[in-house]
Amino acid sequence: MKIKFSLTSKVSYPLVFMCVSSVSTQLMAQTEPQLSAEERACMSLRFDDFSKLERGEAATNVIESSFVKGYQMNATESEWAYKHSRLMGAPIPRSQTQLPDHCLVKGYVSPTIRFELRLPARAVWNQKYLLNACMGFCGDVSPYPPMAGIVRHYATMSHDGGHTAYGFDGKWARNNQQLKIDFAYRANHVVAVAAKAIIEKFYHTQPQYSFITGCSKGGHAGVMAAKRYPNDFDGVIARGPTVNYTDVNLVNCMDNARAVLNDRNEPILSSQEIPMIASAVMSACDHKDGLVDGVISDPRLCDFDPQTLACEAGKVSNCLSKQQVEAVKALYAPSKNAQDDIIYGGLPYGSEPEWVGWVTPLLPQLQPFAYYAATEYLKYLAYPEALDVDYDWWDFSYQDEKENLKEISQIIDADDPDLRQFKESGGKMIVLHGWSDAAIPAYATIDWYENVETFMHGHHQEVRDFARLFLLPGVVHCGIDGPGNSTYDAIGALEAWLIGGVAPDSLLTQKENDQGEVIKEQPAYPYPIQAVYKGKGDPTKATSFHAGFLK
Ligand SMILES: [Ca+2]
Repeated sequence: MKIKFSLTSKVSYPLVFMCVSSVSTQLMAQTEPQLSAEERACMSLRFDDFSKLERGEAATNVIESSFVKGYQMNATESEWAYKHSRLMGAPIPRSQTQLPDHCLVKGYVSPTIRFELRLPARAVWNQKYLLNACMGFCGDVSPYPPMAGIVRHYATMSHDGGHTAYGFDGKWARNNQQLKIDFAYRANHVVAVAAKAIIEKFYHTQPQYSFITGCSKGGHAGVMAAKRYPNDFDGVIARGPTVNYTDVNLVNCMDNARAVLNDRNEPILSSQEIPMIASAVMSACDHKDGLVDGVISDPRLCDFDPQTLACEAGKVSNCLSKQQVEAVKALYAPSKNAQDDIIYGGLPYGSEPEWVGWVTPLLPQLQPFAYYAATEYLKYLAYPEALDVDYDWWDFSYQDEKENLKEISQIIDADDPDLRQFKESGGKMIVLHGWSDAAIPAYATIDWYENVETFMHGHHQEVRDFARLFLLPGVVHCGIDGPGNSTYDAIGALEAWLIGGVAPDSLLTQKENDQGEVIKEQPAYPYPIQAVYKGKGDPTKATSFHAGFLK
């Protein structure tokens, strides 16, 4: 790794206390005469006053700004930048290690929303701002999305959602309404306000276009922004969005966790059984899309019965016990309310490889992720005051508590179908959901999209004019490891739509090997249209598919 900072972040305290940019810039010019005007502008950002943004509501402080030249990412950085670029829908080459020269800005928005913003050098900036919204329960400022974003010359930002945490840890939210609001929607707005002010200071101009992207809670963020702050972003990319966030945690994750744990919280299913289940499902359903390729293109066409894996008398290995059969059936089954209405779709067929981690423990000392998402949300986010420490999550009844969850739902759920203001402001939205997502089944996103259509007077075209949903066969939750094609240039498609007026009637998706070589291509079409294999031709080529409907 080669790092060359023309300026370090160190500066003497007396200089900090002066806090007058013109004075400090003059001082810097005197002490660092070799610096370019651009480098000085970058360094002086930390002396600029951003405390009055939105009349103080978005009070911001830059605590570090340094101009970075000739930066080579190390192996870890380039690997994660590569992966994040795919989650962001703004892919960069696998071989990419060089970052363009840029201004690295770190700071926070009041009270505690930490951010990192990377501003490509003026000569290469594409005049656009890209915000990567944090995923999961947020909690750290990831440098990798900004690294990926500046490779494509976007001024790119990431942030921690307003708190410090790791994984599905909700303790930060305990009895703290402000942090919940920041996490729910405010952070993405105020960091965008801060970014635009910093961008204007650095480049002497506002970005021509602003985008928000992210996966899971980061996908929720774009949909939420379109609803609450329809003028913040011109374009939204939302992958695997957790639009109905309370239901995601307290229905979907909770029912899945309850399916695989007994009442002593011991696992009924282990990760060892998953390959057998995955393989049986694939054998039963792979061919139903007309192509035996290890991808179930539409799980709705699959009708696998877990009973076929039940142990025969005297057999205990390579089969499922009675209890395990019931657990697997429960995972596939939708969650219903007392009136027998579906409130959350079950796990899709083809999602089994991702069950490892989500519904079976990754390590023996861990519970499934679904357990943490459900119980941490229940304990620390669901109610204004945290539940008693001895509360048993098995006592929780969503049906009984629905009324009491209204307050948090109004804060955090992003499933309001009224996106008229975003549409009227000229905004465009690309939503993507992997069919092999074992964390958030795509069914919930389909329901939300159809609700938006219904709200828009049932006019499919009304919604297609500004928001399109792409369902991606074989693509997992927020990863690129599934059998499906997880490389697609959503931001390119979004710009063609926004700037060029060319709507994304199809989106090219690709699968890459570990060397970053494309091994498979397929078009994706806006929901409800599907890619159908023509029945002949190389199935790894996009030209072998046409737009249609799988039956
Ligand atoms: Ca197939």
